[in-house]
Amino acid sequence: MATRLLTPAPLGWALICLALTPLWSATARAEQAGHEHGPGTGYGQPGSASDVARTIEVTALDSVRHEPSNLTVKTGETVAFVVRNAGQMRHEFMLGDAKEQHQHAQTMQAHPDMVHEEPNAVTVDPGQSKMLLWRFGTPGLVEGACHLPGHYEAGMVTRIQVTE
Ligand SMILES: [Cu+2]
Repeated sequence: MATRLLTPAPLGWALICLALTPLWSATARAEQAGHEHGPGTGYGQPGSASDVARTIEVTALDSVRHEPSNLTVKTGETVAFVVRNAGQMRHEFMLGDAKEQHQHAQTMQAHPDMVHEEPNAVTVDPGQSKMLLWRFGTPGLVEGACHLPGHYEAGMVTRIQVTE
């Protein structure tokens, strides 16, 4: 019985492998392309304290707003963001382009209690202040967003225009 089941397997696996090879390559290429836009490229990379050109205070409010709501920075500029939570509930400030925000929104939907302490994201409890150093990359729109349930959708985002 076992022998009968196993006999056709090598041919079967060979066919499956042949069929899957192009699919696998496409997936690998897509993942590589994705990494080019992850933290560290594209919209910027973690900054160093010695390069800080400007310190910007961002205030997180329970009215689900980040203040200021709009900023302009230059390509290559390193900014120190001091994110202060002036509210009574937890907020976060996560820097990313549209694609990164979308991915993070999905992660937070699955794990709403997730706490971040990453080069591009901080979770800030009420009364706390946290700093992020970021060196902005290519021109375009970067968002500093809070993805606690419903906050980003309600407009809790600082829109950061990166100019040449
Ligand atoms: Cu929030």
